[in-house]
Amino acid sequence: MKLIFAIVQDQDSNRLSDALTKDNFGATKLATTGGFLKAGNTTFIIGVEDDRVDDALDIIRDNCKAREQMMTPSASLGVTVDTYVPYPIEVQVGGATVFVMPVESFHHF
Ligand code: 2BA
Repeated sequence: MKLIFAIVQDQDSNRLSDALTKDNFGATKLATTGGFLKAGNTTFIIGVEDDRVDDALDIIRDNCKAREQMMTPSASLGVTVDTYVPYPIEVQVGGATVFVMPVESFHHF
């Protein structure tokens, strides 16, 4: 068994949730915050049998898309306050950041 952690954009989370449920994947959604943009995103925890991992990854890939997002770098990102001019920059976010981890044991009481 594997545990998939998938960090996705909030805009994709309902569609992904529906698609996972439709294909009988159990999933839990957590409201999370990206460390760089400090904006909300959604983390899915999905427990899957080994032979269904690729199916789950396909569903994540098909339902999450990359988007450009504007952010204004803060003075803490390597510039001094004296020279700091807050020009917005464009950052590409997602589709999805996915970790697949082995599960030692699984209990469902
Ligand atoms: P954030 O940390 O808010 O990052 C949003 C996007 O900003 C990233 O998109 C990336 O394109 C950019 N970015 C992140 N750190 C950067 C840096 N130091 N310099 C320049 N640009 C940077 P994604 O790579 O698609 O990541 C989307 C979200 O996935 C991240 O939101 C974070 O919540 C999560 N994530 C990404 N890599 C991770 C990792 N190695 N471990 C845990 N979570 C991760």
